[in-house]
Amino acid sequence: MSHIIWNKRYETMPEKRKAELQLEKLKRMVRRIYDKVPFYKKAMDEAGVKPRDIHKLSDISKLPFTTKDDLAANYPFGMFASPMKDIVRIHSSSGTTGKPKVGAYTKEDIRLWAELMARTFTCAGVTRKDVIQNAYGYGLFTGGLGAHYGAERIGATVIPISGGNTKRQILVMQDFGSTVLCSTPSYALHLFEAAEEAGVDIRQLDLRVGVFGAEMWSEKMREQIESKTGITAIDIYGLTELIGPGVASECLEKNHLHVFDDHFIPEVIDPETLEPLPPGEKGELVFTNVSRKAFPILRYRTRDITALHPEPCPCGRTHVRMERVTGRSDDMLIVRGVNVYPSQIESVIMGIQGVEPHYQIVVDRQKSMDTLEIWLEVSEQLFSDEIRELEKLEARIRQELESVLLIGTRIKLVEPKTIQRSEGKAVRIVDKRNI
Ligand code: DLL
Repeated sequence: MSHIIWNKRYETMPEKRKAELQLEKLKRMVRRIYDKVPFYKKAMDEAGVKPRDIHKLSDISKLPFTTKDDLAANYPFGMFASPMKDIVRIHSSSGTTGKPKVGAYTKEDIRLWAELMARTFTCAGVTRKDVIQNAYGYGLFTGGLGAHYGAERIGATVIPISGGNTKRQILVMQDFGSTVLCSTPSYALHLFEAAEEAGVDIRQLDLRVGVFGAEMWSEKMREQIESKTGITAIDIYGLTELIGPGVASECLEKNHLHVFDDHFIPEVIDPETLEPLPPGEKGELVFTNVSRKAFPILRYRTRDITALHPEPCPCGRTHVRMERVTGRSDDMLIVRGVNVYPSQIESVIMGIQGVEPHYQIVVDRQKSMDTLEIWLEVSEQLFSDEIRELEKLEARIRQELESVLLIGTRIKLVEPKTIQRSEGKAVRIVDKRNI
């Protein structure tokens, strides 16, 4: 497989040289935020650490964490490290709970972001010859404009269609000959399904790559998308608090995501003890952004669960790789005292034939007893089969889920299109317990 690399100098940097660069940038960043952001000065003083205490990369563990609560307490502009006159853009993400997260960019930050998204597209095998249909939402969400600037940076043709209006998406895909689709994986599924219904065969179109991210999806879901459409589906990762998309991306090897670690230093910690975990072990992902001027962030606890792999990738990039995010530590449901990750549920149900990739997990409490119900769409054909067949399928899913989750579930098989589709991030969990 041939791999094109956008920025060979930084993406294939030998380990030792990269560590030197990271240390140099970390020292500079810590000094700067200590001087410029009162929150960090206070947090570092309380932790008894000064900028001059950072001598080696592992000294990062002396520095305090930044949490989502810290961002909320300093909402909206309290953590900015540049004056407003130098800030040219603000984005924000609604999140599922609490205050929105706000991120600021200087001109230099916007240039950096475009570079990172250029790396991302190149990782996915996208070049200037491509026509990119950008169905990430434009607006405060970072997906739309982040992908837009990256697409322009590599010189591709970008169609800034934004999310939604599925009929028009299909029309544009046909008429403009889009070769790349950028969207959440759940919206891509919805779009492909709508195309099928309209009698449009994606395989007959020019579409060849999907650059999908912004929400959790599974390997099984990738297989479904790829086998249905014949495209290559690539996982990309990022968050507003760091820059937006452009933090990490799979390459065509599709074997974990390259973290652009010359800008974002990753760590994985045990979310209980807060101790760093060795490579390969799963825990909470923590990032230090050593490059962004307007909104640098120190040891940010993302809540995303993953593991890091430092071994080199056959593509030639030397970035450390992270496993696809399999859940969030705050997404974890505790049902009757048992920890349940939505990703476990997704892996089981996506492996069952006839089950469509649309589902919702409903948790409720009846007579002080937690209930876990999984709504699943099944194919039209299955749904019109005999009740007995459906019951058999239900029982099989229940058994398979129980063997993985170790608790019982209720399965509700529903007709195609019963579960509401989203144009951005899918709503997979409905927790009605009010606790
Ligand atoms: O979702 C940025 C983005 C836009 C990434 C477009 C990729 C593509 P936020 O809205 O701030 O930013 O949400 C960030 O989304 O902490 C993860 O929990 C989740 N997330 C993002 N990418 C992935 C992914 C954008 N590939 C939060 N897999 C993050 C799983 C993801 N979760």
